[in-house]
Amino acid sequence: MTLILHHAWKSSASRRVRLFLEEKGLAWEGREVDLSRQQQHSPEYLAVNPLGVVPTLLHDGRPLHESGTICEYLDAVFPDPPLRPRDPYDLALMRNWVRHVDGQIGHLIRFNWRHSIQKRAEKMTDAELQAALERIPSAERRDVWQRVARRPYTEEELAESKAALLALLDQMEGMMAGGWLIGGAYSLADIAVAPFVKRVSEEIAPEALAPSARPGVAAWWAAVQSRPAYARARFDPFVDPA
Ligand SMILES: N[C@@H](CCC(=O)N[C@@H](CS)C(=O)NCC(=O)O)C(=O)O
Repeated sequence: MTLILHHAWKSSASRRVRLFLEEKGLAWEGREVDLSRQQQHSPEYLAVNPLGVVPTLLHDGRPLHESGTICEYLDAVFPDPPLRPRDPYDLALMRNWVRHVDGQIGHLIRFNWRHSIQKRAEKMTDAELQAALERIPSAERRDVWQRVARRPYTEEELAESKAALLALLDQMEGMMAGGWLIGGAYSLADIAVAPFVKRVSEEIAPEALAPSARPGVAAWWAAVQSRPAYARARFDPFVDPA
């Protein structure tokens, strides 16, 4: 049995799958994809992931994309320890939560790409940029590449994204009755949002994670970080020290 993960160390969707794999105690091989060099848009990579994004899991050679789907698949194939609620209602809530978190990725991208893809994209000539855009399968990501290359996100747009991410934390605060987000047990619901919280905690709004600001989320975040799998999943600092 082989599990190969095409991923990027700083990608939130990749971090989600790494954390899930480590919680499961599964052995996996990594294949790093350099996003700023557009390796995710190479013909070889598009053959395993038509969306041209990371991560992609290959289980015994069979490719699967979408981090939430990958995690659910892994939980079905490797059920121990279970990382999805057994109760059908809680399972449905978990799926809606993961979908909701996925919908916030654009807000994270506005902060994240400034440190990575933007640095390379803004140096491209118009012809190079045009060629880069032609390789991107999704219209939405073409727009983002175009934006960071030529018209970086404004302070107003960053403030809007920060507000959306803080609203996510507020929602989490309201879900913390059982210590974890859904059904009183650690699950994909917690794992799915952990990479987002990591970015908020280190750059976007560290004060938002203070116990005085959101006691439930602060305790949750400490509990997530203290799990041995968290260190193994390597959520290293996003921004390299100057
Ligand atoms: N919904 C997808 C999102 C994947 C995604 O957006 N990946 C980002 C990194 S977190 C990526 O590959 N960005 C590079 C690009 O769009 O060019 C998932 O959860 O797998």
